[in-house]
Amino acid sequence: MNIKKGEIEKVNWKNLSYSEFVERFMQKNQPLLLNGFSEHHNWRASVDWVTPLGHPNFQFFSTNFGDSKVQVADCDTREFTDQKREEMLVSEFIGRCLQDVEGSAVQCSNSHSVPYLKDWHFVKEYPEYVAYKTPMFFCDDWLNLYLDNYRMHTDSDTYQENNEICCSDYRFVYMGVKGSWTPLHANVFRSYSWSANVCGKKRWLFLDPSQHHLVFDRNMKNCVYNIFDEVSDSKFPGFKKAIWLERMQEAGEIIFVPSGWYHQVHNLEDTISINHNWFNANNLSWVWNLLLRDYNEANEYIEDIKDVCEDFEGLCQRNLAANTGMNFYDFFTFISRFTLANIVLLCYINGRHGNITQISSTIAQHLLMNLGSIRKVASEMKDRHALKGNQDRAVDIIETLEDPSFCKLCMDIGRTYAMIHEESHLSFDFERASAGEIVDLTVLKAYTSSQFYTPEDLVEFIDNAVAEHGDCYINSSAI
Ligand SMILES: O=C(O)CCC(=O)C(=O)O
Repeated sequence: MNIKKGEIEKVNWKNLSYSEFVERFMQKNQPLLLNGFSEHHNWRASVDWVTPLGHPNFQFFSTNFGDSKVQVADCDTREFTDQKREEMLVSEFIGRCLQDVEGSAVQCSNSHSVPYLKDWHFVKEYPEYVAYKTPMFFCDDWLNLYLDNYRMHTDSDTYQENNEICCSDYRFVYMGVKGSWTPLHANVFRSYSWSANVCGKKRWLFLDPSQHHLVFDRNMKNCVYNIFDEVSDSKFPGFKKAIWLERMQEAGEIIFVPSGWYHQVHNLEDTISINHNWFNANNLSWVWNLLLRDYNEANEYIEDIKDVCEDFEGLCQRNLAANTGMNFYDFFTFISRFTLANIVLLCYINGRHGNITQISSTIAQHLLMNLGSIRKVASEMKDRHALKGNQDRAVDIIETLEDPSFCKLCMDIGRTYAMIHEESHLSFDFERASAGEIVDLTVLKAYTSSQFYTPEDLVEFIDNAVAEHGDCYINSSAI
């Protein structure tokens, strides 16, 4: 196997500005290891969750969060493309990790499986217990900002009870004993992810997206599961040519995983990590491209029932939502609400500053960049005739603007951008302003059509709104 060490950049967070992170890593889609972080950020997790010797404080979890239901992977058992998972209480999981109930942190030597607690929605479950603060580099997170205020699925059929927690956000805690691991995969929605080691040590192996075909079979259907297995040459003819980039991650260090990079991860010690998935203007097109690819596959898979199926398109979209996590309608609703939120904030900033042509607000530039990215994706959707004939699930503009969830989304985005761009006077506004002050319906109603039915409507709306509210920034903006 061809493994290259040290090619993933390692940067001390103090030597990296937000705009450098955007340019060098998010926009160029390059992985990164950030270090020096933990010494300056006093996370409660780094204190409560770790013993003085730097091991996971299993006893603390048992005592304080023992009744939580979590997903535990058995790292020795494969189930389709992932490990077999079982739902259990945190206390049961801890019991499997420890030899004695006294919590002496001695690992179970006669255990037959290697348990790995994954995808624990810790923040959602314990909002009052502020375990950590998302580092500023990773705060432009449309996915979690959205899910804090809305559900992902527009179709109530897709929205089942047991989806309640699992689709509620993409902020996770992982806890695994030495030897636990995660098979080769690319991130959900082709999102970015960041992963901070609270304690322990991980070994990461990355594959550049330009090489991803090398880990698939001839039909590009099945992916290698474990890169350290004996991989069949005849099944995966390109595998031996793959070049793996390796990075070790110590406690207190953070890994940034870009979109579409396949990666496999091994816990070299008992490890606790915090992992978020997210996307924004810089990788939105990755999300759309994945949806389109998965839609085409779903379509092909059931093609033979097309003539006998009353609502073939509906069935494809339901399959897409179930398998990929969102469908075209969910995505369209998502980008429509984000479009409106960006325009609302642009209007607010313009109104607040009076003479807008005098100001080159970095936040306004950021909002325009977002709108540019959404416009690009909506144009691609339009070219693909996505949502053709959509009459039932239009996004009603006025209804959206009047919805308290929407107002909260605007405030959350506004506060986030004020923090990222260090515009503290605006942070203050977004803490205190009333809904009516932020979502100025009189400005917005003046030129709104009533509904977005298709991506074409969205493109037209963005063009009009930018001409009206963003023109003064255009020359220096990225739109
Ligand atoms: O830490 C792990 O086991 C997997 C994490 C991962 O795949 C990610 O954060 O993208």
